[in-house]
Amino acid sequence: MSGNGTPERIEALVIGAGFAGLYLLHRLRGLGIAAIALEAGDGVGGTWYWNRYPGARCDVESMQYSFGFSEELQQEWNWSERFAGQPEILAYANHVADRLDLRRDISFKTRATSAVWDEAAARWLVETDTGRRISARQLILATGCLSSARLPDIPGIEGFGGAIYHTGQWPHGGVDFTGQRVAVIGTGSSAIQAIPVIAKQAAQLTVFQRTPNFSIPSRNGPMTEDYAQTWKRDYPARRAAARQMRTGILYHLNPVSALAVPEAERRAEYEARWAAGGTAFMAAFSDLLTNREANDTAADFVREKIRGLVHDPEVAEILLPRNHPIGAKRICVDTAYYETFNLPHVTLVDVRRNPISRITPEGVEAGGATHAADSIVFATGFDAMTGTILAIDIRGRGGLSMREAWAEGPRTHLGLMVAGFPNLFLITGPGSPSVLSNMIVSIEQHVDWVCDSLAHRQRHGFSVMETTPKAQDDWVAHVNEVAQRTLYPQANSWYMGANIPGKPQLFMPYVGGVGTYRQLCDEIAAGGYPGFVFTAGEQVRAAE
Ligand code: N01
Repeated sequence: MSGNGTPERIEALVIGAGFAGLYLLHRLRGLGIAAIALEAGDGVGGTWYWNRYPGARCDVESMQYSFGFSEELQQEWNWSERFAGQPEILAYANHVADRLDLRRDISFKTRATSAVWDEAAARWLVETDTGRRISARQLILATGCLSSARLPDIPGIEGFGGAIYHTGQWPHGGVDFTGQRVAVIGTGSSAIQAIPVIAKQAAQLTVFQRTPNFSIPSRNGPMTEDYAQTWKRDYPARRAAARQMRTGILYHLNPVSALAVPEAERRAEYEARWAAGGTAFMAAFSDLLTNREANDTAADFVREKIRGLVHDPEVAEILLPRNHPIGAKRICVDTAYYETFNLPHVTLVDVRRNPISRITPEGVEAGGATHAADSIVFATGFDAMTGTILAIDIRGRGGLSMREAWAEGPRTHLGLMVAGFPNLFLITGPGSPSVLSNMIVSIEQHVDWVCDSLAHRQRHGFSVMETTPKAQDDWVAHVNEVAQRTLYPQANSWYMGANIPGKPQLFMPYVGGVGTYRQLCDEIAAGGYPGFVFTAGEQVRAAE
């Protein structure tokens, strides 16, 4: 079963047991396709398994950040807050795994290290860090978009005398910062959630900011029975509507340009959205992500709010985001983030003016001064969208490696398949809406599409499916073209690969919108899968 002998044989191998891996196992089982999942962690939940930092919380409302494929599941689960925190979402993932009896098909603490396409057998041979060798007809990467946590290249990290943490790999038992001097490096979504919570415990908190971000208050609060019931009574229709939205989230997208209304009306709309809280702020007007002048009106409004929230004008000035359009970097959502900088034991260091030169045994050296710390929290992000896929040594037709194929940036057809890599599917891969959307909505759509394609092959006796270079080239061109029509490429974001030195820079997710993308995928399936090639051969069997 392992070692150098005959590999284990399975029809479908899933990598990852986050929400994508869980739903895949469920759907594959329903098709009678024998499948197992490998999971590096010792539990399910993916992102929500790893990101246990204080304050970790979803910025999509709980009633929408949950599976919609099962009426029983969505009726029986009760959320306690408007925006669920990490422990509750992890509990939900565990509930789903138990309810659907998925654990028996998951190998925990097992990381795929390589995957090689065997032309003769038309199968993937996958090896793991535990020495297992698995031969699978289908290989499905449900590896998540933000799974490769990244420490920056700051000299001296290994010599630090205190404790070091990364938000994306937080200790399971939690961390008690009571009485400590804590340094937080980074001010992205993770830091913006963690900073107010860490500030409540720490004796002293120093925040190192390189780029200020726009953050909108979440207005999180307890879930009311009324609100939950409004959703539960109407779930099928609401889920169906959300699936057609640009982001896969049901909210009111104002169809009017920000520039088409008088100043007072514009302000009233922003005030209402600010008061309501959450990312729906970016739906205040139709052109906030396509027209810089329109975008400036929203950015100015938020900058004015920051000035109002932060007492010290010099600190406020440092916190004002100015180098990118609002929303072009992932918009953040917070609970009392800006207010935290009014606390006497919280200090903000502007890393642009005072660059971090090194980590010393005592703390963080920036601009010639040492900021003493007992703990350093790196909230420095991820090698997003491609890092986890490329960490597996994947070799397709003719020995082509994925690293070579993506040397100039990820290339996919629909974010679902890569030319030269038959029977290998990506879930929410680069080139799909993925990180610009409600991930669970996109996961369900991808898994359904992949499973429908497998059912199609079962019916027609095709054992191999792959995309063509031409279809891939056309899709990559389309993804770039629609991105260029927006303001997204104007920010040095992880969407562009800009946070990783040397990573090719191109806009990775598809901005065309979840509804449009779904329609395209549906049309391709209904039209007999143009852009994909099927090879008739040994019939895909329900079980081997
Ligand atoms: O990571 P990030 P994240 N010296 O890459 C800074 C999702 N998410 O973990 O911008 C100093 O956004 C870096 O500075 P700069 C969400 O999609 C969602 O916070 O590169 N600073 C930046 O400030 C999100 O976008 C939720 O100049 C350094 C920070 O570290 C994604 O995950 C919650 C540095 C990294 O920010 C990633 O968020 C949390 C250095 N050498 C996360 N290197 C919700 O749903 C990096 N930085 C609410």
